[in-house]
Amino acid sequence: MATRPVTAYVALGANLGAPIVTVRAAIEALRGLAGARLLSVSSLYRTAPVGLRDQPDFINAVAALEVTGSADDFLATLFAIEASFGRVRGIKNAPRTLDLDLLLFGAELRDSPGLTLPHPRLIERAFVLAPLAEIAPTLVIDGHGPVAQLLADVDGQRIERLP
Ligand code: PH2
Ligand code: MG
Ligand code: MG
Repeated sequence: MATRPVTAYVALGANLGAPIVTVRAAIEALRGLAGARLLSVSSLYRTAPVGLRDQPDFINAVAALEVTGSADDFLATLFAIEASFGRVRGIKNAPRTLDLDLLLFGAELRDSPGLTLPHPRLIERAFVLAPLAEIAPTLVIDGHGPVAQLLADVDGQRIERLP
């Protein structure tokens, strides 16, 4: 059965190897996906690590895609891209060659073991909110409000937009 396309938002993050090159290449991988159409991409940001602090700065960005199919299938596609960039899953919040997090999948709300939508930590992370606000400032996060407002409410996280 054909499903209606939805807009999905994906957070990209990398802090091992050559993270700027990796994030740019990952954006191209998203652009090349069958069954999805890349709608917009934020600038790249250099960001201080959140959580485990003693690791290199991250490069972060956010992309919006029009996706046909299920959130689970799209998540599996994102995991396959991570793996193709040499991602090895270690401890939580450890340094990574490439992290692709599904932030939102249309208006879908869910809390299942492998996937929570909207992404549960999105509202507290400047490294997600700043790039997201660049491409979708008026987007409302269910129960929390518009992205630009949420960004204004977080502070104390070092982030720098790259030229
Ligand atoms: N990702 C994490 C944990 N901490 N910090 C920054 N600045 N950027 C990230 O992408 C990031 C993080 C877990 O995925
Ligand atoms: Mg992550
Ligand atoms: Mg992840």
